[in-house]
Amino acid sequence: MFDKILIANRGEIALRILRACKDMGVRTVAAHSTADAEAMHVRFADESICIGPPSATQSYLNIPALITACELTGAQAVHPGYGFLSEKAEFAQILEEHGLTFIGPKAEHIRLMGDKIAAKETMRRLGVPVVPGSEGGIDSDAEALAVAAEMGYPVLVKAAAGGGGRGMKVARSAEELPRALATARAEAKAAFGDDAVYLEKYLQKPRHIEVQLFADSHGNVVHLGERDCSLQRRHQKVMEESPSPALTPAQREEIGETVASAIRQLGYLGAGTIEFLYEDGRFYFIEMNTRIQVEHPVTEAIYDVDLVREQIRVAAGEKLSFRQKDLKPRGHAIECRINAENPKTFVPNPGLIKYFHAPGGLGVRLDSAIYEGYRIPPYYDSLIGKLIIHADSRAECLMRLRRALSEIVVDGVNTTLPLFEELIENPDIQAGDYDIHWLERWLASQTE
Ligand code: MV4
Repeated sequence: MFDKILIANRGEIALRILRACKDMGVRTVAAHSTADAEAMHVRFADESICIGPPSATQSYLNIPALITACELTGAQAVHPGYGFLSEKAEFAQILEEHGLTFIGPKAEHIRLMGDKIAAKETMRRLGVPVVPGSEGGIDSDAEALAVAAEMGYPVLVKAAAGGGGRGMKVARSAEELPRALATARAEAKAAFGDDAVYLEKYLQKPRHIEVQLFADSHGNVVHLGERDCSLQRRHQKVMEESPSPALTPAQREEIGETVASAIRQLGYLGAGTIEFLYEDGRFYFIEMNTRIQVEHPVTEAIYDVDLVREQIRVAAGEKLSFRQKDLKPRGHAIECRINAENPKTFVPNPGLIKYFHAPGGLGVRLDSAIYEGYRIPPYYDSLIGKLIIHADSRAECLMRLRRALSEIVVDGVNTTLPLFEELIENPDIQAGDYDIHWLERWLASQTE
C-alpha cells in the first residue's frame, strides 16, 4: 500500500478521497490553488502544497506543478477525482514515467474511451449492445445519407472527441442531414480540435442508465449494478438513483454480466462506468467513463462498499475486497446535487456561507466540504455538496429525503435545494416515470 497520496482535486471529492485515505491509514497531501487555501480538505490533510493561482489551467490542470508537488512531498500516487485531469491519458502516462502511480485506469484505456468512435467499436466487438449507426466515422455527405436511409430518421450526428452532449446535432430528414453534419463538424473542430463525426439512430425518449464496474490487476472484474441518471438539465445531472425504477433484477444481472465480460476482455483496471441509453426494454451503449463519478455514493449505499478505497487498493496492486457473489444490493438510494445556483435559472451564485446546518439521521449522508464562514470561490464548478439518502425501499427513500431536505439549511447563497423539495412531490418522480427529457420539460412548464 502507498504511504502517501496526493489529492489533485478540490471540493467535496477532495474531502471524499481524503476520508478514504484516512480510513486506510494512508497519509495525504492536498495540492490546492491559492483560491482554495481555506478549503476544508486542505485543513484536514496531513500536508498541503500550493500548486498555482485560481485558474484551473494554472493549478488543478498544471501537470508540471503536480509532478513537482509529488517530488517535494514524497507522495507516491495521485488521486485525480473527477473532472480536471481524471480522464487525461497524458497525465496518467507522465506520472508513470516519473515513477508515480495514477489512481485510475491504464493510459491506453483512458485514451481508447476518449475516442467515442473507437470506444463504440470496441464495445460492439466485445459483445455490448450499441446504438445502430455508422461503422466508424463519416467521411462524406453521401456516406451519411446512405447510412441514415438504411436505419431511418431521425438520426444524430456526434463528435468522436465529444461526450457530455457537446457537438451533437439531430437531423430529422435527408434534407436536414448535410447541415447537421457541417454544424457538428464545425463545433467539434472548435471545441476539441478534431472534426471527426459519426452517425447514430436518434433515440427519442430513452433513460440514461449507467453500470458501475470495477477491475483489479488479478483478473477480478465485478459490476455494481446501475444508476439511473435521466434527470438532467443541459447535460448536467441533477438527481440520480439506484436501482433504476425501470429495471428488473434479471435485467440488472444480464447487463452487468455483459459489461463485466467486456471489461475483463479489455484487461481494464480500476473503476469504470458504462453509459447506456435504455428504451423499450433495450440497452444501447453510448460512452464509457474511466473515472470515479460524482454519483458513485448511490452505488456505495446500496452495495455497502467504499469505491474510493477500492480504487486505491487496486492501484496499489491489491485485490478487490469483494467478489461478484458478495455483492448484493440492498434497498434504494437517491442523490441530490446541491449547486450554488439560482434554483430556477441555474445561474451560479458563489459567495459566503453565512449559516449552515447539516441534516442527519439513519440513511442520510452529506458529502460536502462547505462550512459556516466558508466563501465559495467563483472560479470552479458550482457543486457544493451531495445529499445521499438510503432506505429499504424507494418510497421510504423519498420520505427520508423529504425529512433531510426539511433539516438542511444553507444560507448566504442560493442553492438548488428548493428544486428537490418540489421534485419529490411530483407524481412522475414518485412513480419513477421519467426519461432524459423529463426535467427540461418540467422546468419549462414551471416558468409558463
Ligand atoms: C443520444 C441521444 C439519443 N440518441 N444518442 C447526450 C450526451 C451524450 N453523452 C449522449 N447524449 C445523447 N445521446 C442517441 N443515439 C440523446 C442524448 C441525450 C442525453 C443523454 C443522456 C442524458 C441526457 C441527455 C439529454 C439530451 C440528449
